[in-house]
Amino acid sequence: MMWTTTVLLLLFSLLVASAIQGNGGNLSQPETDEELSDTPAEGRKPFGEVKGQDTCSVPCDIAAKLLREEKHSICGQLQQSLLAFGRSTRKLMRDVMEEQHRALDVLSGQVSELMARVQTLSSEVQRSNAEMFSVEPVQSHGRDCSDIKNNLMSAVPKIPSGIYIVHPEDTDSSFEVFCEMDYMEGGWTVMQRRTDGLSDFKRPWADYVDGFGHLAGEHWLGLTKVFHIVNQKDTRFQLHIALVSLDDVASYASYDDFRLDDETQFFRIHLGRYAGSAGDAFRGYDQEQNQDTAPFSAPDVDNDGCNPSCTLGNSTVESCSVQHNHTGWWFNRCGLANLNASPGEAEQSRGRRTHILWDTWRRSGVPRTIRSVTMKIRRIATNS
Ligand SMILES: *[C@@H]1O[C@H](CO)[C@@H](O)[C@H](O)[C@H]1NC(C)=O
Ligand SMILES: *[C@@H]1O[C@H](CO)[C@@H](O)[C@H](O)[C@H]1NC(C)=O
Ligand SMILES: *[C@@H]1O[C@H](CO)[C@@H](O)[C@H](O)[C@H]1NC(C)=O
Ligand SMILES: [Ca+2]
Repeated sequence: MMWTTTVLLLLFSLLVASAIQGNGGNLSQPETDEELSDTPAEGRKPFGEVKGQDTCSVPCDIAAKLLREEKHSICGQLQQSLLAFGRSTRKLMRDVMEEQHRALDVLSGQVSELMARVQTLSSEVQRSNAEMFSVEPVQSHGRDCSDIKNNLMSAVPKIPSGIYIVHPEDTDSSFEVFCEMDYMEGGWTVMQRRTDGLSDFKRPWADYVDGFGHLAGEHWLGLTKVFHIVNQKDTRFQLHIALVSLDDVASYASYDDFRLDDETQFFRIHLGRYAGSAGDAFRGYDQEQNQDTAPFSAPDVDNDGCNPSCTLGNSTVESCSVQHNHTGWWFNRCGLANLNASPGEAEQSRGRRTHILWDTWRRSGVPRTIRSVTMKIRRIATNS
């Protein structure tokens, strides 16, 4: 591009120079007629001698007139060349702009192509994450993951974690669950996992009852399924909540007895003795915040104890579920625990509770930001 400009400039100066030489003119020459006689230029010699002499072959006013016309024609030529130069410069600019636009178009096309590829890649990564565990459910049945572990223990040296089919006792239903067979001696049925925020937990009551998400990734097993598992005859279940903070600290809360009432009781939660390092956020600091024995609430089913409303900090809350980004939980005047909210970044305002909440797990008096959580249940060895 630069050389085109240079060539044009060169052409232009040549043009100007030839115009000057061809007409014997001088650019810096003033235009006033009076001083014309001083010009030593060859073409003007005859007129140069006019001044002070009477031997003028042509009358002086005619000579001056001719000279003026000559000047005008030079000026006209110069103007023409300037105009031409201006035109070609404008054309050059247009060409440059067009070329830049084309280049930008190509670039933005490449950027969108890259973006599309990144999206494909990240969805592939998600899928392969899900496929990392045996996605094909293992066809060996059991009543729950503890039962499967007990059945396989003698036959298989190392039972893999993954998706298994369970058929709880005294029910017609069998369904898939994710079994953690490595964590703390294994036998855990995962009832909830929140890790990357990729699954939508903003769900109505019916979804919380039936379950949703991907068993190998984020999911909520479903209140009915959990009810079937923990209400089997002659069993008791332990609930274990494993938490990881944004700064990679792990902690847990465990309840030595866990069961749910049935749907007519809105799956009221019952918790036994607490043990752990994260604090008993389910019960909170005082009876007002106690979620033990609270019924389940969802955005469209309100059992949260705020009737018609609660005061939380400075805000008035009618629905804890709505306050907690439309997630379902065993809210009681909201309370200090909600593991179904979004993982990650700490919330900006304390008023809205949109992130995973386990308020009793603190650092320097401030609740930790929780990156991931898993809720799992396991049989407690009974004497029978
Ligand atoms: C133009 O004329 C002036 C005055 O006569 C002179 O000094 C100058 O060198 C001339 N320039 C050219 C390019 O001829
Ligand atoms: C609320 O939930 C939606 C859907 O899961 C999510 O996209 C959004 O980020 C959540 N809002 C906040 C503030 O966490
Ligand atoms: C809430 O009220 C407290 C005083 O009770 C005040 O310090 C705080 O700034 C208020 N917060 C908001 C968000 O209005
Ligand atoms: Ca309410």
